[in-house]
Amino acid sequence: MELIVAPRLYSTWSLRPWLVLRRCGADFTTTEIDVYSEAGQAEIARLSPSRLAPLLRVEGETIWDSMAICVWAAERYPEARLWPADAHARWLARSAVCEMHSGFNALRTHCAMGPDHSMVGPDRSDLPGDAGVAQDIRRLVALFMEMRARFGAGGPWLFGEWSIPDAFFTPVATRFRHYQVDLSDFGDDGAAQAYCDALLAQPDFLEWSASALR
Ligand SMILES: N[C@@H](CCC(=O)N[C@@H](CS)C(=O)NCC(=O)O)C(=O)O
Repeated sequence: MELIVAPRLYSTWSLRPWLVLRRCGADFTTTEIDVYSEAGQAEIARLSPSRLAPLLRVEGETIWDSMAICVWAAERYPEARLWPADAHARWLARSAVCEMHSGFNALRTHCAMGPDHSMVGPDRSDLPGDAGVAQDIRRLVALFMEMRARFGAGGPWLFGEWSIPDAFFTPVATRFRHYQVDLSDFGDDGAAQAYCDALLAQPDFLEWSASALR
Protein backbone atom coordinates (compact mmCIF):
# COMPACT_ATOMS: atom_id res chain seq x y z
CA MET A 1 0.00 0.00 0.00
CA GLU A 2 1.41 3.36 -1.03
CA LEU A 3 0.33 6.82 0.06
CA ILE A 4 1.39 9.48 -2.40
CA VAL A 5 1.67 12.88 -0.81
CA ALA A 6 2.41 16.45 -1.83
CA PRO A 7 5.35 18.24 -0.13
CA ARG A 8 5.09 17.54 3.59
CA LEU A 9 6.05 21.06 4.54
CA TYR A 10 2.88 22.53 3.07
CA SER A 11 0.38 19.82 2.30
CA THR A 12 -2.29 19.80 4.98
CA TRP A 13 -4.36 17.49 2.79
CA SER A 14 -1.57 14.92 2.78
CA LEU A 15 -0.90 15.09 6.52
CA ARG A 16 -4.45 14.08 7.42
CA PRO A 17 -4.63 10.60 5.82
CA TRP A 18 -1.01 9.94 6.78
CA LEU A 19 -1.90 10.47 10.46
CA VAL A 20 -4.94 8.24 10.08
CA LEU A 21 -2.99 5.42 8.41
CA ARG A 22 -0.39 5.61 11.19
CA ARG A 23 -3.13 5.32 13.81
CA CYS A 24 -4.42 2.16 12.09
CA GLY A 25 -1.04 0.54 12.18
CA ALA A 26 -1.38 0.14 8.41
CA ASP A 27 1.63 -1.19 6.54
CA PHE A 28 2.25 1.52 3.95
CA THR A 29 4.98 3.45 2.22
CA THR A 30 4.92 7.19 1.63
CA THR A 31 6.05 8.74 -1.64
CA GLU A 32 6.36 12.50 -1.87
CA ILE A 33 5.83 14.23 -5.19
CA ASP A 34 6.60 17.90 -5.60
CA VAL A 35 3.29 18.77 -7.19
CA TYR A 36 4.39 22.39 -7.49
CA SER A 37 7.22 21.60 -9.93
CA GLU A 38 6.76 20.94 -13.64
CA ALA A 39 8.09 17.38 -13.39
CA GLY A 40 5.94 16.71 -10.31
CA GLN A 41 2.81 17.99 -12.06
CA ALA A 42 3.42 15.62 -14.94
CA GLU A 43 3.95 12.74 -12.53
CA ILE A 44 0.85 13.45 -10.44
CA ALA A 45 -1.23 13.84 -13.62
CA ARG A 46 -0.13 10.33 -14.58
CA LEU A 47 -1.03 8.86 -11.18
CA SER A 48 -4.03 10.82 -9.95
CA PRO A 49 -7.38 11.17 -11.73
CA SER A 50 -7.85 14.56 -10.08
CA ARG A 51 -4.22 15.61 -10.65
CA LEU A 52 -4.04 16.25 -6.92
CA ALA A 53 -2.35 14.56 -3.98
CA PRO A 54 -2.83 12.76 -1.65
CA LEU A 55 -3.84 9.43 -3.09
CA LEU A 56 -3.70 5.90 -1.80
CA ARG A 57 -2.76 3.00 -4.06
CA VAL A 58 -4.18 -0.16 -2.58
CA GLU A 59 -5.43 -3.51 -3.85
CA GLY A 60 -5.26 -2.41 -7.47
CA GLU A 61 -7.19 0.81 -6.91
CA THR A 62 -6.28 4.44 -6.54
CA ILE A 63 -8.26 6.24 -3.87
CA TRP A 64 -7.94 9.97 -4.37
CA ASP A 65 -8.91 12.69 -1.89
CA SER A 66 -7.88 12.86 1.76
CA MET A 67 -11.38 12.31 3.10
CA ALA A 68 -12.00 9.23 0.94
CA ILE A 69 -8.75 7.71 2.18
CA CYS A 70 -9.72 8.30 5.82
CA VAL A 71 -13.19 6.83 5.29
CA TRP A 72 -11.59 3.82 3.57
CA ALA A 73 -9.25 3.37 6.55
CA ALA A 74 -12.14 3.47 9.04
CA GLU A 75 -13.88 0.76 7.02
CA ARG A 76 -10.76 -1.36 6.51
CA TYR A 77 -9.48 -1.10 10.11
CA PRO A 78 -12.58 -1.14 12.36
CA GLU A 79 -10.42 -2.18 15.31
CA ALA A 80 -8.64 1.20 15.12
CA ARG A 81 -11.93 2.90 16.11
CA LEU A 82 -11.32 5.86 13.86
CA TRP A 83 -14.79 7.26 14.49
CA PRO A 84 -16.16 7.76 18.04
CA ALA A 85 -18.05 4.76 19.43
CA ASP A 86 -20.94 6.85 20.73
CA ALA A 87 -23.50 7.45 17.95
CA HIS A 88 -24.15 11.10 18.78
CA ALA A 89 -20.44 11.83 18.98
CA ARG A 90 -19.98 10.04 15.66
CA TRP A 91 -22.60 12.14 13.88
CA LEU A 92 -20.95 15.32 15.11
CA ALA A 93 -17.43 14.04 14.41
CA ARG A 94 -18.42 13.52 10.78
CA SER A 95 -20.00 16.97 10.66
CA ALA A 96 -16.77 18.49 11.99
CA VAL A 97 -14.63 16.61 9.47
CA CYS A 98 -16.91 17.64 6.60
CA GLU A 99 -16.87 21.25 7.79
CA MET A 100 -13.07 21.20 7.75
CA HIS A 101 -12.94 19.47 4.38
CA SER A 102 -15.23 21.92 2.64
CA GLY A 103 -14.98 25.09 4.72
CA PHE A 104 -12.67 27.48 6.55
CA ASN A 105 -11.67 28.94 3.21
CA ALA A 106 -10.37 32.22 4.58
CA LEU A 107 -8.04 30.47 7.02
CA ARG A 108 -6.88 28.08 4.33
CA THR A 109 -6.32 30.87 1.82
CA HIS A 110 -4.54 33.37 4.03
CA CYS A 111 -2.70 31.14 6.50
CA ALA A 112 -0.55 28.41 4.99
CA MET A 113 0.54 25.51 7.19
CA GLY A 114 4.27 25.91 6.55
CA PRO A 115 7.02 26.46 6.27
CA ASP A 116 7.95 26.10 9.92
CA HIS A 117 5.27 23.80 11.22
CA SER A 118 7.61 21.92 13.49
CA MET A 119 9.05 25.03 15.09
CA VAL A 120 8.10 27.72 17.51
CA GLY A 121 9.81 31.05 17.84
CA PRO A 122 11.23 33.69 15.55
CA ASP A 123 10.10 32.12 12.30
CA ARG A 124 6.47 32.58 13.15
CA SER A 125 4.32 35.15 11.36
CA ASP A 126 1.64 37.61 12.38
CA LEU A 127 -1.98 36.73 11.73
CA PRO A 128 -3.37 38.41 8.59
CA GLY A 129 -5.99 41.01 9.58
CA ASP A 130 -8.71 39.47 7.43
CA ALA A 131 -12.30 39.43 8.73
CA GLY A 132 -12.93 35.98 7.27
CA VAL A 133 -9.87 34.57 9.03
CA ALA A 134 -11.09 35.94 12.37
CA GLN A 135 -14.52 34.45 11.76
CA ASP A 136 -13.03 31.07 10.92
CA ILE A 137 -10.91 31.10 14.09
CA ARG A 138 -13.90 32.02 16.26
CA ARG A 139 -15.86 29.15 14.73
CA LEU A 140 -13.02 26.67 15.29
CA VAL A 141 -12.58 27.76 18.90
CA ALA A 142 -16.33 27.37 19.53
CA LEU A 143 -16.32 23.94 17.88
CA PHE A 144 -13.31 22.75 19.86
CA MET A 145 -14.72 24.01 23.16
CA GLU A 146 -18.15 22.48 22.59
CA MET A 147 -16.92 19.04 21.55
CA ARG A 148 -14.29 18.87 24.27
CA ALA A 149 -16.89 19.84 26.89
CA ARG A 150 -19.47 17.37 25.63
CA PHE A 151 -17.38 14.39 24.61
CA GLY A 152 -13.80 14.95 25.78
CA ALA A 153 -13.89 13.23 29.17
CA GLY A 154 -12.16 10.05 27.94
CA GLY A 155 -8.93 11.68 26.73
CA PRO A 156 -7.28 14.83 25.33
CA TRP A 157 -8.75 14.55 21.82
CA LEU A 158 -11.77 16.29 20.33
CA PHE A 159 -14.07 13.38 21.14
CA GLY A 160 -12.03 11.96 24.04
CA GLU A 161 -10.29 9.07 22.31
CA TRP A 162 -8.34 9.84 19.12
CA SER A 163 -10.51 9.88 15.99
CA ILE A 164 -10.45 11.16 12.40
CA PRO A 165 -11.35 14.76 13.39
CA ASP A 166 -8.02 14.96 15.22
CA ALA A 167 -6.21 14.31 11.95
CA PHE A 168 -8.31 16.92 10.19
CA PHE A 169 -7.63 19.61 12.79
CA THR A 170 -3.90 19.02 13.27
CA PRO A 171 -3.05 21.43 10.41
CA VAL A 172 -5.29 24.04 12.09
CA ALA A 173 -3.20 23.79 15.25
CA THR A 174 -0.02 24.32 13.21
CA ARG A 175 -1.52 27.42 11.62
CA PHE A 176 -2.53 28.84 15.00
CA ARG A 177 1.00 28.32 16.25
CA HIS A 178 2.66 29.68 13.13
CA TYR A 179 0.52 32.83 13.11
CA GLN A 180 0.83 33.27 16.89
CA VAL A 181 -2.91 33.24 17.43
CA ASP A 182 -3.97 33.93 21.00
CA LEU A 183 -7.13 31.83 21.08
CA SER A 184 -8.44 33.69 24.13
CA ASP A 185 -8.98 36.66 21.76
CA PHE A 186 -11.44 34.44 19.90
CA GLY A 187 -13.48 33.19 22.83
CA ASP A 188 -11.30 30.36 24.14
CA ASP A 189 -11.58 29.50 27.82
CA GLY A 190 -8.39 27.43 27.56
CA ALA A 191 -9.96 24.21 26.28
CA ALA A 192 -9.30 24.95 22.60
CA GLN A 193 -5.65 25.84 23.26
CA ALA A 194 -5.17 22.70 25.36
CA TYR A 195 -6.62 20.64 22.52
CA CYS A 196 -4.30 22.30 19.98
CA ASP A 197 -1.32 21.65 22.28
CA ALA A 198 -2.27 17.96 22.35
CA LEU A 199 -2.46 17.88 18.54
CA LEU A 200 0.97 19.47 18.18
CA ALA A 201 2.51 17.02 20.65
CA GLN A 202 1.33 13.88 18.77
CA PRO A 203 4.42 11.72 18.14
CA ASP A 204 3.20 10.93 14.62
CA PHE A 205 2.85 14.62 13.82
CA LEU A 206 6.34 15.31 15.20
CA GLU A 207 7.69 12.57 12.95
CA TRP A 208 5.94 14.08 9.91
CA SER A 209 7.36 17.52 10.76
CA ALA A 210 10.87 16.17 11.16
CA SER A 211 10.67 14.38 7.82
CA ALA A 212 9.29 17.54 6.15
CA LEU A 213 12.34 19.50 7.15
CA ARG A 214 14.88 16.93 6.03
N1 LIG B 1 -9.77 17.92 -1.70
C1 LIG B 1 -8.48 17.34 -1.99
C2 LIG B 1 -7.46 18.46 -2.08
C3 LIG B 1 -6.09 17.98 -2.50
C4 LIG B 1 -5.17 19.12 -2.89
O1 LIG B 1 -5.57 20.29 -3.08
N2 LIG B 1 -3.87 18.77 -3.03
C5 LIG B 1 -2.84 19.73 -3.41
C6 LIG B 1 -1.63 19.56 -2.51
S1 LIG B 1 -2.00 19.95 -0.84
C7 LIG B 1 -2.35 19.42 -4.80
O2 LIG B 1 -2.22 18.28 -5.18
N3 LIG B 1 -2.04 20.47 -5.59
C8 LIG B 1 -1.47 20.30 -6.88
C9 LIG B 1 -1.95 21.32 -7.84
O3 LIG B 1 -2.80 22.14 -7.47
O4 LIG B 1 -1.47 21.28 -8.98
C10 LIG B 1 -8.14 16.33 -0.90
O5 LIG B 1 -8.67 16.47 0.20
O6 LIG B 1 -7.40 15.37 -1.13
